[in-house]
Amino acid sequence: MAGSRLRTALAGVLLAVTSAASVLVGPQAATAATDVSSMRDVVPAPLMVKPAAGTTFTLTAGTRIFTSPGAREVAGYLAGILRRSTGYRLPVVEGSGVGVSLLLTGADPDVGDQGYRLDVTRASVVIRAQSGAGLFAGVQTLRQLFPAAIESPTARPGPWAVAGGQIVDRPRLAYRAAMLDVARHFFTVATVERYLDELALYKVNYLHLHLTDDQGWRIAIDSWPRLATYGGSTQVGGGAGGYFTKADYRAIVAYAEARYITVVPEVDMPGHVNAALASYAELNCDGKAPPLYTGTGVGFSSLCMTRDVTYRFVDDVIGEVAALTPGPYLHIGGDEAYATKPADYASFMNRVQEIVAAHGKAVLAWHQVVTATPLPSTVAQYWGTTRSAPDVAAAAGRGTKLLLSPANKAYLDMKYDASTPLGQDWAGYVEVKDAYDWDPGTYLDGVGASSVLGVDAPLWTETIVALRDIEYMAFPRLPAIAELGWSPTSTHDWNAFRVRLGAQGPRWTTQGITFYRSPQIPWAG
Ligand code: NGO
Repeated sequence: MAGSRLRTALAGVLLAVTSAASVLVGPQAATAATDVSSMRDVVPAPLMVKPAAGTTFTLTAGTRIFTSPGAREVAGYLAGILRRSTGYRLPVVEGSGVGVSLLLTGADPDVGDQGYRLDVTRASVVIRAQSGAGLFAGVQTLRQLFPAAIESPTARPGPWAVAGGQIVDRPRLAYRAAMLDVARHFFTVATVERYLDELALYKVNYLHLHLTDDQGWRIAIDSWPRLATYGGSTQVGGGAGGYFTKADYRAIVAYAEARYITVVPEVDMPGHVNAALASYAELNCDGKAPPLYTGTGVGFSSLCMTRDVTYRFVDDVIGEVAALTPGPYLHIGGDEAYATKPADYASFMNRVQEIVAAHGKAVLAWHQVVTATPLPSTVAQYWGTTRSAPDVAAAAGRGTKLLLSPANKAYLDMKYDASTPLGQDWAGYVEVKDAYDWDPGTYLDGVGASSVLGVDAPLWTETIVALRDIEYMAFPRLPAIAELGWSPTSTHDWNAFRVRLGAQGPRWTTQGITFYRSPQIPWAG
């Protein structure tokens, strides 16, 4: 204990004179300096942080994790992470005692249904919330209060000190998403699960899966089996592609659910449908199936508006996808339908919204849906590059809720700068500062914050082929967008954010996450 107090005191001195101090007192103490994380470094920034200077809790081989009824799962998740790097047993026990406690009792009502309160004293760590989601968010914060080595997949020596103090936290926006395009290039269940683990770190609570596009259909549909077996048999560049069986998809949904992340499936229509048209000739107005497509063009395909079979197809697909979806939303795309006449587009989108509603889901769609008649429950996802979008603002004025994904801010497939080896640049370069320095609540002219349900950071994969590519484009911009969704505007400050973000670097390195070392960020470690 005395040792840890001494280390904490030393840490303060060392942080002030880092390089000189490490020369003077040697590697042991230099390690200690980085071994106590600051409560002020948490990403996304919490609502309220009160560090207790000089106080640390130390996790030891004898620490136990206490839970109240209903909190066992989250406690098990935390124990799983801490056991890997500490090698400690960390038994999870229902009840109370001195150690780490995750409790669904006694939470401040202020934390709402996704927030938590975290108290770290010398003797204990206590997280209280009103829901599993809140406890889970608190657990993500707690991870960041440990040294970066806590994220190691294999046992490390410690010591395992947690910065002391109190955090009271809850999200600004209810919906904080990332989108992964598995259609342009297909990604395995394991890759999607790894991305889910990474999203959880930053309190992202929705994964939007772009499941269908011109280049591939990635979800098995029993009533139209060729969609996946043929329509999923290639991808951009002509590789083998692939698709999720229903069991695969359920596994992803369950993995997400265990991390309090809701999967939102997207079936894009009436455009972006070449893979479907290629799989079934009867979906084409001329009755002829086009070849599979492996290029990167957009806007050339459309479902046939005048055939009854089109609506049977839509109803079957939406019915099966809805049945796989425990979450409230089903995304129907609706972007870049340049091969569909505008009047046809509006009546099609209206009809499909009714079909989604009949299957018990609310519609999410790209913002072009506002040119049809959005149902009251329909959410429009803005992906433009200007702050002026009069038709979107007018829809918001009539009550349509919005998700913000401006392509020049939130698109993770945009290059960081001219030298980025992956990605596109049609919306411009998006450096970390561009991704961070905007406010979803005031971004669109004439749209009030109350119309904004949340944010989504889309990663389109025309140029993305592997997990390391996903990570390189998402890190560090994903945490920037996640912070815009979670943190109160009062904490918004680029200069503070870049320092907090820099402190995440060693955590990513420890977890084996590939990331872009943006020159805008003072990377720690
Ligand atoms: C656009 C287009 C996608 C592309 C993406 C690439 C939307 C909503 N539709 O965004 O098909 O993949 O740009 O950045």
